Amino acid sequence: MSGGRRQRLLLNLCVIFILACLLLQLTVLRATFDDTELDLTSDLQHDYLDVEWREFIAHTPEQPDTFFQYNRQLSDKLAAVRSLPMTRHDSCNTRNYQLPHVSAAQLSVVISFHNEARSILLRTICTLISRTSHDYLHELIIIDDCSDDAELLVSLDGILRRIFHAHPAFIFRRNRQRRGLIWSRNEGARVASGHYLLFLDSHCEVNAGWLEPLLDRLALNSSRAVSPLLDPIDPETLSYLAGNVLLKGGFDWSLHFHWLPRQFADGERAEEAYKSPAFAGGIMMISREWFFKLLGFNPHLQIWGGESIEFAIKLWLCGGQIEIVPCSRIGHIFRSRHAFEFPAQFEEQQQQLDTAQATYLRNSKIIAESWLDEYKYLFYTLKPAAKQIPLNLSQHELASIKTGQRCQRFDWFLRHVQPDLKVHNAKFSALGTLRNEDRCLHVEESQLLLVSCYRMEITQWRLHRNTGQLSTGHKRCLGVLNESQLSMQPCLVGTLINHTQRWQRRDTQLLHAGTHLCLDNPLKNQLALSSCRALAASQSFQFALEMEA
Ligand code: LR7
Ligand code: MN
Repeated sequence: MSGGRRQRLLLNLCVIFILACLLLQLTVLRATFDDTELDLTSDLQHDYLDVEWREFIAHTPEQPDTFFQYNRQLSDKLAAVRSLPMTRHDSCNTRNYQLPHVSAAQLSVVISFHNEARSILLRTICTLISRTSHDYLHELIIIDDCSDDAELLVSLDGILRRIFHAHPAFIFRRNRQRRGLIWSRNEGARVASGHYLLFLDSHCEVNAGWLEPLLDRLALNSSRAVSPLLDPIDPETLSYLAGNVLLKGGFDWSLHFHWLPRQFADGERAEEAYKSPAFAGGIMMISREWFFKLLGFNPHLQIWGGESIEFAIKLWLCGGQIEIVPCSRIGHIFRSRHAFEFPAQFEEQQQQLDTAQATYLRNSKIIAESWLDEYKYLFYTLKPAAKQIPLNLSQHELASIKTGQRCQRFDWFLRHVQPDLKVHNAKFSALGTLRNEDRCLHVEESQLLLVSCYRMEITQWRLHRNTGQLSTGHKRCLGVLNESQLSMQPCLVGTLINHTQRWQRRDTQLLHAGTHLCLDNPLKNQLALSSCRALAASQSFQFALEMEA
């Protein structure tokens, strides 16, 4: 071999050696990198996440403070995954949950959002991934419901794939026009491929161990749908608080959600899963198959509101059940008002409803028409404005959302699920709006007014069976001052109750016990007391609901 050839061979070997070394180093580096990527608990990961996180939220478009209705500035400063107080009962940590095999319990999480702050949305996703067993977490379906920040989803796609790459799978969708949360959640469920679906709001933080208690209850009975217990996150301080385990979800005849006190069976402990007429809001988990047998959320409902109450009624009446599981905790930012606009619903706006009210009322009317049977008059007596709202749906369309399952009538729900919704009431003999001719008695800033009964926010009265007091929901009672002057005053309690706040009924008249005069509307727009005259229309007052004892 000539000296030149040997030199060239040596040089080549050197180059190959150096390349091999470089390659080896890269693989080692890459391996360390991968490890830290998957282990979200290591500090290194947090640093890494931190860089990406800063980068991602740095591109948040400027918005006024009130835009999101929570403290976005503060959220931007907090870590992606912060440690949270353990709000569930200690015994939840050591329980043996009956877990289904991972091959039969893959979870698809559906998150739809409209105008969510970047840091809040990313925290929802990061807590979910870091606090959920990877064996069960199959995919995240993230739907941007036409948010103003059009870049967000693209950057989110980038950052999530960089941090978590192969696992879980991500599906991103952006609605080109605003479709609302109900449509978007149905769409998310449609593209899902896991065995279970979890619907989550986009401003949550899941707490440690949230999944297992839910899986346990679902695996025992697949016709169930389950809610975690929701821990409130304060919108201003973002502090994570403990939710109330003494409450179950329900609703009233105007189809508004309410928390109701739980009744405990002998020896039942507060941390055990319990049946509930409605979900703890809209965050719930259900088998995908069962969700589709029930035909998903009612597609006629628009934008926001009512779908979770409707789904609850449907579940109960068509062979399912609902449980709230206190060992599973998910934090949710409870905002006191909507952070988004509602698109215009129908053209007229005759009844001075704003678009949010109109949407909600229309959705409620659909539920009443589809499920309440002969009880729907109770809905209309409390929500007379709903009568004027056009649905543009045929009876066939309304009925088509009933499933192929055999469903009970609403009567069954009253008897077996929420008996407190009954038409009997021990405490009040009459409830709701109080009408005189075509006007309703309304209180605004302590002033007694007669206004159109079709106004959205209208005073709901209660006539107390035992005391004869006529009160509004705010512990104010209709009383009489000297000179027979009507006034709204703090309700007297116990032995202090006297004739000034006591009303007796004579047919439809309301007779004041102290003065023996009748409530009257002699001038059509001003209430007064005058001597009782039988059959005087101006003295006839009707409550929306008469209650049986
Ligand atoms: O047009 C919209 N498109 C959307 O994608 C309007 C809203 N959304 C998103 C929004 O970004 C959020 O993630 O939908 C989610 C719910 O809207 P929120 O959070 O503004 O309202 P909310 O917290 O009052 O929502 C409650 O009521 C809704 C009625 O449609 C759903 O059922 C929500 O799941 C429900 N949220 C909860 O139950 C959390 C606990 C509150 C309680 C009780
Ligand atoms: Mn919410």
